[in-house]
Amino acid sequence: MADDMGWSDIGCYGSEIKTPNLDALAGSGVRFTQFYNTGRCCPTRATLLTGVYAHQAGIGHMMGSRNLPGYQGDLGKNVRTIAEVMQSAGYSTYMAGKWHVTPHVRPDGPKHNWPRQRGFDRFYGTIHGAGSFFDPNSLTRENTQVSPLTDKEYQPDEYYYTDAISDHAVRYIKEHKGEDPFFIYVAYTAPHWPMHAKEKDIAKYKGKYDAGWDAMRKARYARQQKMGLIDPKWKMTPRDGKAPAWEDAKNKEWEIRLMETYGAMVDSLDQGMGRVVSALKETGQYDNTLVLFLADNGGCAEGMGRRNGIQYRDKDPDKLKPMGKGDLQFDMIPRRTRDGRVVRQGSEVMTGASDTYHGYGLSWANASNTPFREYKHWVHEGGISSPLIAHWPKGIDANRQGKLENQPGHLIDLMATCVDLSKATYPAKAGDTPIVPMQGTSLVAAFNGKDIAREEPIFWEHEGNRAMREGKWKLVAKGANGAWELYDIEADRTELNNLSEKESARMNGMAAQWEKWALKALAKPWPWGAKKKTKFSKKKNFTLKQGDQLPQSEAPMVQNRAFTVMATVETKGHDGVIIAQGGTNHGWALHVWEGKLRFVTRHGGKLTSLVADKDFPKSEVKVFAELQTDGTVTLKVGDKVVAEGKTPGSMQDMPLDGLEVGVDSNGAVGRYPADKLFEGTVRKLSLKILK
Ligand SMILES: [Ca+2]
Repeated sequence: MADDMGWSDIGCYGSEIKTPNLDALAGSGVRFTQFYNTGRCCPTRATLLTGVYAHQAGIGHMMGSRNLPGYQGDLGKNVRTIAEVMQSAGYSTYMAGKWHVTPHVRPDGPKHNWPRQRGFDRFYGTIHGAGSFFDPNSLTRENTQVSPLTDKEYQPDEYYYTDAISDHAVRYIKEHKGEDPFFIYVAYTAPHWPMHAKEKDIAKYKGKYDAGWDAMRKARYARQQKMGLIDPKWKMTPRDGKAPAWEDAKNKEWEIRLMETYGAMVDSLDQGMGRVVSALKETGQYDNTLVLFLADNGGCAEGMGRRNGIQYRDKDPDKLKPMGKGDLQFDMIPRRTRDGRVVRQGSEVMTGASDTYHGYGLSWANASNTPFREYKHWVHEGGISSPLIAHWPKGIDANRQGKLENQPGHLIDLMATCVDLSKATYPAKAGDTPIVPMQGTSLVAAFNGKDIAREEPIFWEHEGNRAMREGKWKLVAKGANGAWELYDIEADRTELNNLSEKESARMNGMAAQWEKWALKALAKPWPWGAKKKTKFSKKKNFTLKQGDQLPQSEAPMVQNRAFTVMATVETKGHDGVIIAQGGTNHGWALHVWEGKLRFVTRHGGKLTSLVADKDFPKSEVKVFAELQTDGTVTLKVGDKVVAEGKTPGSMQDMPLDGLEVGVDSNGAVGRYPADKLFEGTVRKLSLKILK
């Protein structure tokens, strides 16, 4: 699986990017022309892994918990992964690459939803969703997090994550012993941002994009028609209104370099697939292995690192200490490279190397998704259409090889396909917990051109974007409040002729079906649209006194921020809360308990507490607390550090509960009684947001 790759980005789907290995698989396999993902990373991975809609697996959105059944942000106990199911049928199970179905990415956190605990015999990859290709975030071997510089099991000449994933896939295939069959999940992070590639791969694309995105769209559209991938009567969507015509584009050289790097990233992925296929050939398993290739969502229009000028993550980058060789990387955007160069973003930084961090932007993404409209996040065809190459010499008839298959398919079908082929039993229960039934249909019949037995429409929901596909009809809407649109996909796959008025009865019927599904599949109740978007305070400095209460909208915006608290406190021998923000899910509190100063945090419900090593003085003293973005907490009484330690990080979400001084009345962050007023005094409390 590729990450954030548009429908037209590989050769056999119309690209100019060189993908000879994928094209060869397509040439002796079958290409699905209407295969769909969910439109976004986490839900796609949750669906692929479990065979149920992402909401049913608890991952309707990303990794934050929204306190709603379909939006837990962590893989549920009531679903089984494809690896767990394949294991039960005697398969060895391996995984290389990106996981991204649990918020717990750190070595000291819970690991029950890491690959090794969810059915994989071997794992090398990243738990988190994105990071540098030269120094990946949350890099993990089996259950242990590693630094690419000191990982004894893997020391290539030049570390590059795409290669590392390919190398481990090859290693697992070659080291697989015995007669048992195996299942391997290879989840590349290419070509997701940042645009990071090896210079020798970028060089292959030098000059290839000088004509710009309009020419690229036109050429891809022509190739797609020629290869029969699209019906010539489907009109090309107009260029996205947010993308300038290429002739009006600013900073052309910079834009070209972004796309050259993107091309190199896909190229490198293809080279890796070539090595994986060679490993299958070398071990005599090529003919009887089903290989599936797909993408997790459409091309990505996010503007990562694209602001004007040069940006650093720190105001004073020269003072940053370089990371140690063995230190674990948890920054999605590293501050420095391992050899000490400061990482830079912005429109004045040419992309590609490890000290840069950019997305390729909306205009190129528009071309990646040729001929469709919209992007990753949306459920119009540009967001959810994926290549699907199915290659299996022994299982796909010779006369089908190189052919196109037009029946729609969806990620939910991959579990059903694997269960069909492996003869595994999909479990009804795990212990006493009922397991959500598979939602998909085996695609095996479609490999040989026969009808698959789909009984239900296919549904989508992501961030309030909604869709449903039944036969040739597609119902689709943008956002929780967007109006339904209706398209005849047979006549108009590019969604240009909205039939919602002409076919209003059909539209209403489908919309009612979608609502029913949304409730059944836990897409609803949803966190979108109902509430107005809360605006948070932009204030950086707060001067507060005992008894102050700030609602969430006026409280310090602590999400992803470092901050300090300074206060003059006299306990008069009493325990109590000095200051608290948040509750049992997200929050932090500075308090005195059992006579000791403490700092506690909640990260998605996980409680971390830091306790002073000395009793709190009886007399009036100054206290100081600091939470840094990497989770380091420092507590001082007077001038003395009384505690220093780690929490999982800065606040992942803005705490729902507001801020209070001298009490924590609404859902306590720590294990102290809520609503107990502090009987000591808190004077002169100041809170500063640092960065
Ligand atoms: Ca993605």
